[in-house]
Amino acid sequence: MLLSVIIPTYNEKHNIIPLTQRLCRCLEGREFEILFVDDSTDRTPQVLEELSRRDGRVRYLHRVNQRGLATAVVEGFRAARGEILAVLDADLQHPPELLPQMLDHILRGYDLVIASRFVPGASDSGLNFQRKLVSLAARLAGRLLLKSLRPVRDPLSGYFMLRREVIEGVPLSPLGWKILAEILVRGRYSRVVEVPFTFQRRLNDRSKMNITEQLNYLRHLWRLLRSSPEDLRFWKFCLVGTCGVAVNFAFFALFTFLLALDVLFSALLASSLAMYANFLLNDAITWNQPKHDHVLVRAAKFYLFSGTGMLLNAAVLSLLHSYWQVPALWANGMGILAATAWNYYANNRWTFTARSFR
Ligand SMILES: Nc1nc2c(ncn2[C@@H]2O[C@H](COP(=O)(O)OP(=O)(O)OP(=O)(O)O)[C@@H](O)[C@H]2O)c(=O)[nH]1
Ligand SMILES: [Mg+2]
Repeated sequence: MLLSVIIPTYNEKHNIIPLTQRLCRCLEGREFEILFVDDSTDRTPQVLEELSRRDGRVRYLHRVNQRGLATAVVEGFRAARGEILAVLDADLQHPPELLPQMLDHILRGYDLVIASRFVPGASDSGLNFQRKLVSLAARLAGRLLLKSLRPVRDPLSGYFMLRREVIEGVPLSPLGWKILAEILVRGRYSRVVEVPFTFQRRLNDRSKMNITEQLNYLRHLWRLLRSSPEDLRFWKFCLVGTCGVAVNFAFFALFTFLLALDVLFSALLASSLAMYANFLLNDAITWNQPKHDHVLVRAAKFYLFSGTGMLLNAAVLSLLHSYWQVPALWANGMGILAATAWNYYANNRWTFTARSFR
């Protein structure tokens, strides 16, 4: 099976020759092509032209007045001839010597193989402290927002290999750099494996990572979130929950300060009203679909699950606080997390179930 190695390049004239030499050496005896997708404004295209003339396994596309690492990779996917596709950076931070091992994983049946900086045996020592911090924040944000990124330790790696079927016919519209995140959310795959590697220091030419790309990543996450109904639903649920807290406070203030009602009674009444507001909002916005149950049944189930959620919150809080001496605020935070997870799971599964049409 032909392997296409796709390499996005932007002003990497000093890296292309050493990279190609290392690639050819380590892929000796395998069927492969190397495809550079280049947006350079320096002499890189001339280097690529000469190289591709000398070696028939090397091809390149040069895009004029275009930028974007991820879109370059997508063009590479389109132009590649192989059934197996690999992507890596040009600057030798991704050691090409890992490719044969990745290829073996694909041949053994994996759909997607990720060269990972964060599995045992790996390291990201080629990044300085500030870049490590930015990378950590980016990874956390991605994994928090998007379910598909969670099972993977390095969902933002720029070094990976896949079978063509994973992206064949899938509309990819990445923004910025993180093409792997796009594939993890939209691609068709079932078996994924991460292999460890040491992210090397950049040797030649200058880094192209900058604040614009970091902001593009946030825009990309937002785009992925919008196109991922399941993730979006969970975050709408959290937003509605936060509004519920505000509604609760407002009613509590009204009952205690203006109407001078008993504090406990006010709290119970405010909670019930906030729960009702949450029910209406979730029913109309979060699960905006024809439902299986009658509205009264849905409301009853919602109250039941929210009530058990409150008990769960209290149980987690007291367990953590009394038995493990976790400070009360932290323990309460964890209780809230547990209750939110339960409420979402239970209501998603049993309260707002979609009507099935026969
Ligand atoms: N085609 C194309 N390639 C790009 C573009 N921006 C960056 N690249 C390439 O994408 C790869 C990653 O870019 P780097 O500058 O190495 O980014 P980085 O590895 O996160 O940053 P450093 O650790 O500082 O190297 C390199 O091969 C770049 O040449 C672009 O706009 N178009
Ligand atoms: Mg780099």
